[in-house]
Amino acid sequence: MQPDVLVVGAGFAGMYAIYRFRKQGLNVQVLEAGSDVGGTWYWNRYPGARCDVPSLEYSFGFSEELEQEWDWPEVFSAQPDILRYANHIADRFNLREHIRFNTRVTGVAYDEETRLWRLQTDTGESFSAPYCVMATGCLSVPNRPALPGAASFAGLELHTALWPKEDVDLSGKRVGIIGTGSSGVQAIPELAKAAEHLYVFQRTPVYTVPANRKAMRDAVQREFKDNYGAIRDMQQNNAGGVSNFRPQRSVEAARRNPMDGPGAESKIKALTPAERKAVLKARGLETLLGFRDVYTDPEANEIANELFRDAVRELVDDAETAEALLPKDYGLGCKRQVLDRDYYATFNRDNVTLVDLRATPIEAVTPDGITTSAQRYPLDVLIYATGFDAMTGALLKANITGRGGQTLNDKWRVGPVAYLGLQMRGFPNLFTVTGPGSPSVLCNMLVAIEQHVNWIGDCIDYLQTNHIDSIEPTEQAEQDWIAHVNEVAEGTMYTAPSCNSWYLGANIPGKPRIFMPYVGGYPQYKARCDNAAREGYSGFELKRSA
Ligand code: N01
Repeated sequence: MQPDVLVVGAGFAGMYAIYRFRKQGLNVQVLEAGSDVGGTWYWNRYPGARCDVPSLEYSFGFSEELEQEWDWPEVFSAQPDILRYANHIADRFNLREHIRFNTRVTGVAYDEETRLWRLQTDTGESFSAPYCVMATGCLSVPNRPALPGAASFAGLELHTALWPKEDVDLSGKRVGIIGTGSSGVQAIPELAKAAEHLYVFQRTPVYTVPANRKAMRDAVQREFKDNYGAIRDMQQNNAGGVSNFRPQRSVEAARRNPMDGPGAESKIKALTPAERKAVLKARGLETLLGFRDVYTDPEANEIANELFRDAVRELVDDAETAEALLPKDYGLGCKRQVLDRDYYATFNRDNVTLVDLRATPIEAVTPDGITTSAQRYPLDVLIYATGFDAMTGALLKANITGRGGQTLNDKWRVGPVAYLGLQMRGFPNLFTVTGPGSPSVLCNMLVAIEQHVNWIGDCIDYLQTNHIDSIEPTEQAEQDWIAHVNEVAEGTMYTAPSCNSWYLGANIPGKPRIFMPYVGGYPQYKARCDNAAREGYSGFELKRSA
């Protein structure tokens, strides 16, 4: 039977889409390249992988039973526990029967005559449906830089985002890792424990602060569960989709809010140099992230950057290594904040060497290692922790062709053009979940996913009820939305001229430099989406066939 909706991807977005669309009576077919559910958490199995949002918040709110029955072992969960959660959801809600695994979508084309989306797969099959939802994730296309000689490496080559399911034995091995973003920073301390020697090939030093590494206490979990209704409401009213709920019952007053830092209203410039040092000493490096002016005032930003550098100089024994680990040409708040467990201490180990690629660039990958301008590093294992073609990568890779034969790659040649990160003009009835121009990666992803899938589900319901055949944004609505997305990002550290982040596409050679996520806040964004729907889908063109 022809499905009503084709969904690409069985990560959390695709999984919730099955639950939501099925509930409203739609026949859903999901196509997934992996052999099981979980998306990001299925692919990123590298040692040390974990989430940077507390698990009681980074969890679905659509089912009270699910909220109450699931227990998290840690405050910030590791990848295996999040994948277990995904599997539990798939089992509990019988999602797998709607998913075709090991099936990669290779083409997505609109047939104007039948008004159907036709999807081709690498298994040689073809699927059609009136609606298509791209639930392909924001960080799902691994970036592998084109290093000279890369293909010649004869040892074991790995990418953090394509880590094997089987254990990788690194004992007695000389391991090299390229990249010191979130993935590299999480993996490096673990790899150092497993390898005979670890060489860290670093091009850009990172600002990283210690992660919360607490085990979950039963009383805290109980208190969250007792308050989940209010917590979900609080998430809806927070810019980043997190409630920041603080347990009262289960935490003694004296120990309450240890991570709260200086409070959102404080300014680092309002403190004297001695006060700044005292606050940092008492509360730790992560305190710097709590000062509001650090994100908007370049002078305040540099004060915080310098305090950060001083702290790293104290943490790393070897002065030359410490100096190479200091970010000096961009500020805190430009990139996604990285959290670590013992990152700087790892460079005090005898079996870890930092290779500063700015001083001595990679000249070539050879069959037996890496050669820099200074020396040869023989390696048994080479790990790429080199990130992703973020936000647009998976959509462009899917070969999407819309009305009149227009391809998405053509439409987005100078940057992603979309309305609310939900739809693109010229691609009727095609929806994106957490697409560019939506809060997406700046928001708790599970909150963002539920909001988008609910909106899409309601939209399809509206179209069916009103016998409308197609929906797509107007050109004006797209242009106005992009102007607004750019306007709210201006003047933040995210778009500072010194900032080169994947938010801006700056990590991919040739990618247009555009700030892709919506920084105006989740509640403001959701209100825009809800208003459009309430006004009969204002900003969209709705068509009935003759
Ligand atoms: O990727 P990145 P990531 N030669 O792009 C380096 C999420 N995430 O996978 O900056 C040498 O941040 C590159 O150097 P440079 C999270 O949202 C979350 O680490 O381009 N080096 C950089 O050091 C995160 O932000 C979690 O100079 C090269 C690194 O590779 C996002 O995923 C955990 C190079 C890439 O860093 C991406 O993080 C993991 C080259 N040719 C990921 N090319 C958590 O929840 C690239 N690099 C905690």
